Amino acid sequence: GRMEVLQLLRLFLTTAMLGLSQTVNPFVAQQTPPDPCYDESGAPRRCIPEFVNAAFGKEVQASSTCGKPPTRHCNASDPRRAHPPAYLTDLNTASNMTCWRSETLHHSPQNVTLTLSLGKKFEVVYVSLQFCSPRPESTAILKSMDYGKTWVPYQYYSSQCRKIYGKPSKATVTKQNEQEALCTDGLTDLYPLTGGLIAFSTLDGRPSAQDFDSSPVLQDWVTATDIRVVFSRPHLFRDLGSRDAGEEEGGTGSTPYYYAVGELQVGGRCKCNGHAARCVKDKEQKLVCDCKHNTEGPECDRCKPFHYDRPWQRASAREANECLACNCNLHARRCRFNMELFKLSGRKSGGVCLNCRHNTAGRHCHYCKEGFYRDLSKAITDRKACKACDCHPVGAAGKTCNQTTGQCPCKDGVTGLTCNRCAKGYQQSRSPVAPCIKIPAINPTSLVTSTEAPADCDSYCKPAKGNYKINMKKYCKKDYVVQVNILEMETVANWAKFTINILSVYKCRDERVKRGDNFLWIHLKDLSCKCPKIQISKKYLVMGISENSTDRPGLMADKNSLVIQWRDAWTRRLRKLQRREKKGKCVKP
Ligand SMILES: [Ca+2]
Repeated sequence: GRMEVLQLLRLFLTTAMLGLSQTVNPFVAQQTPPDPCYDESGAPRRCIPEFVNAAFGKEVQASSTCGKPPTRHCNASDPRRAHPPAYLTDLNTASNMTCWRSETLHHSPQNVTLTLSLGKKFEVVYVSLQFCSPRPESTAILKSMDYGKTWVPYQYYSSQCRKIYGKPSKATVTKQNEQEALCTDGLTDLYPLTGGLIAFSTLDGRPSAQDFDSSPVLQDWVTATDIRVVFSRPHLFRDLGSRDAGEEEGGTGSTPYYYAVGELQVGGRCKCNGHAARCVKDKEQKLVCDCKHNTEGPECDRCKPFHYDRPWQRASAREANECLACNCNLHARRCRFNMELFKLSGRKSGGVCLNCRHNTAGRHCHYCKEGFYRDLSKAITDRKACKACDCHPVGAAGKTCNQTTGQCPCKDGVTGLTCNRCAKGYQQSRSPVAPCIKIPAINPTSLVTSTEAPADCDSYCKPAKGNYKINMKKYCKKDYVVQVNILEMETVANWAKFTINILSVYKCRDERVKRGDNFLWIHLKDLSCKCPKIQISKKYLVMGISENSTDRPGLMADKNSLVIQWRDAWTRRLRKLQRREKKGKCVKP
């Protein structure tokens, strides 16, 4: 019966090892060129390092090892009789079973601890021990996730769970306590006396194991940087039928005993969160993931710089969750992640470019910064996509031009893309506040004066200064009396030709004179002497003589005409004169 059990366990152990035998050395260079982290089309997909015995070849710290000083069965300085901790993780063969062995323990406590550092985070599937001695009566397996700073229990084995570890021996794991270590009274039997096995499967019996991808709790549970095994109590030799042990269980046993283990295995995968297909040694001989999908870190646990467009995520079977580069249109080298923007975008993009160069600005360096405008002949990714506004320091009202047209904001009377010249009808001044002022073309007198400069005006005519009296005599003398609005002026030969609008007709002996647009001709000589004086955009009362000229259609005024700025008070008076004229008052001498 005992032999059957032993053989069954051996078979189990062999089977468990078979899976590892081919991958015993996890760091054999892979010759297969296709990258498992990308599919045939180059799209990223989840990739995981191969399943290995992470303990293989690694150093184990044992709190007790026999042979120092040498005993009959163990001598640390004699290779043939030494049982160093290195034998826990060496290449195990059926023909050459090398065993680590503790010192012979005579007194309680009989705790012996084995500590294995994996050098980085692994996702542990199982921890197994194959004994060369009888299995301990009580054993604890612990793990650390922080390189040995803190430890959490993984599993207890004891025939007295409650007494030794304060745990029930029959317990089940629910979704609520998936990170709880259980205690079992299995695998604690004294037999087999040698070759006995303890094998702890991290996910066995844990409900979320079915959906490991979406269980951060279990992903955390299987993660370990270090594994510790504590042998707490041996089986007393009394149990073997030995008569020389009379101690009570748990007493200060004086029965000599030792623990011996042939192999410690930690089956699992280098933890890379689905972003690496293998782990490699870095320059300092530290084991690290060979990260893909724009990730970095010992476990590919963060996004590479400039790949912060969405939060880092572990890859799943369905989604590679690769880190995405920020979109900065080739104008920035750095970016940061903004959760608010990410949410606003419907969880698509949260990257914000930092230090946009080439005179660009914006979250994606997608527009031109102040003082620059978009050169639409170039792509936004072009280094010269943004051109300087170059707004004229005097002509422009600011330094910021229109982002698309490049038009600078010009001061009154200034024109041009950069506001570098005066608009039509304006001329340059010396004032930086108003660099372009209206050309006083409105004052034709000065215009004419500058060309003719008459000096004899005083003898030539008397300007109608203050002569605003309108009486019947004056009214009767004239051929027409109209109210006009002066619109614009041009010169034709020696004549000023005003475009006018006749607003009201108070007298006319000429059918050409009626309301509407018309012309008013004044000889430049008269005009330059301000007889009459006329300004554009003003209303005048014009009383003049008709003169038939085919060259100059319209009205005519000269130094003898009455051209005076309009006053509303005149309307009544003129209507009165008009009525009297119709009654024939003008005909009388
Ligand atoms: Ca061995």
